[in-house]
Amino acid sequence: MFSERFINELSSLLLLQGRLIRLNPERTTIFVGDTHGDLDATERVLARFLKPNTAIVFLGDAVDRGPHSDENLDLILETKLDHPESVYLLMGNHEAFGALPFSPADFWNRLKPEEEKPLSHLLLQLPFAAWHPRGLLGLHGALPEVSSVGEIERIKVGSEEWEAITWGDWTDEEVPNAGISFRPSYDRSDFERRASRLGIKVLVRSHQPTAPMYMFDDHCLTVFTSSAYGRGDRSVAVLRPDQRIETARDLKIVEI
Ligand SMILES: [Mn+2]
Repeated sequence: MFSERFINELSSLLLLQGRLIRLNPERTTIFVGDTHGDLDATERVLARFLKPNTAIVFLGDAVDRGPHSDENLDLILETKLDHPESVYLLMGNHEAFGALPFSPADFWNRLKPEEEKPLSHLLLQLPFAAWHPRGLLGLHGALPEVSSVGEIERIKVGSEEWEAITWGDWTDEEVPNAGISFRPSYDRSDFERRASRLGIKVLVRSHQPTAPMYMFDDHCLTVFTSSAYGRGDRSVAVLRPDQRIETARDLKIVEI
């Protein structure tokens, strides 16, 4: 898939940028949900939003499920290397197969061991979250129990807080069985306590196809950008530089 040189270059960039991406509020930010091998979705997003004044945050789960995982991951990572400040891929549970294997994992299961090892090592260096100074955090699953946004930098792969970020579901009394039984799940009081500690008004995430788009009085937004779940909608969330943020309703949902 990737040359050794490509992996080394991207690895250095990821190390430099760290586990917590601090987004530039002067740019328009686009949050892209799970793409899961939906190459067409990624191509549409890049064709429409890859511009010097825009940052595109892929919320993880680029591989598995859909038919074009290899090409989809290639495209995202190559574009990342060419445009380091315009494209970010956060870690989803499907990028973290090397730390916590699961099944089915069609993309990972197809790889030869000599391909899997360097790729898995690379993807375990992906950032966990993207923070926007207007009070918004983007990550794959659920909020970690930490006392500040900066603490996300120091979360270790494999820890409980890492598992919340990459695997966590949200449940709510209005949405019974919103989570999937074997995955860690957190409720409204967890959300409110964690969001308040982090000082954020809005969480933008993906990961949980059974979750309603808006939860917790519109402070939690779940977006999906893949046709792999059999949902007709593929959308992204757009935050413009001049937009005031109180709830997730202040982000614009755009179908791609
Ligand atoms: Mn996921």
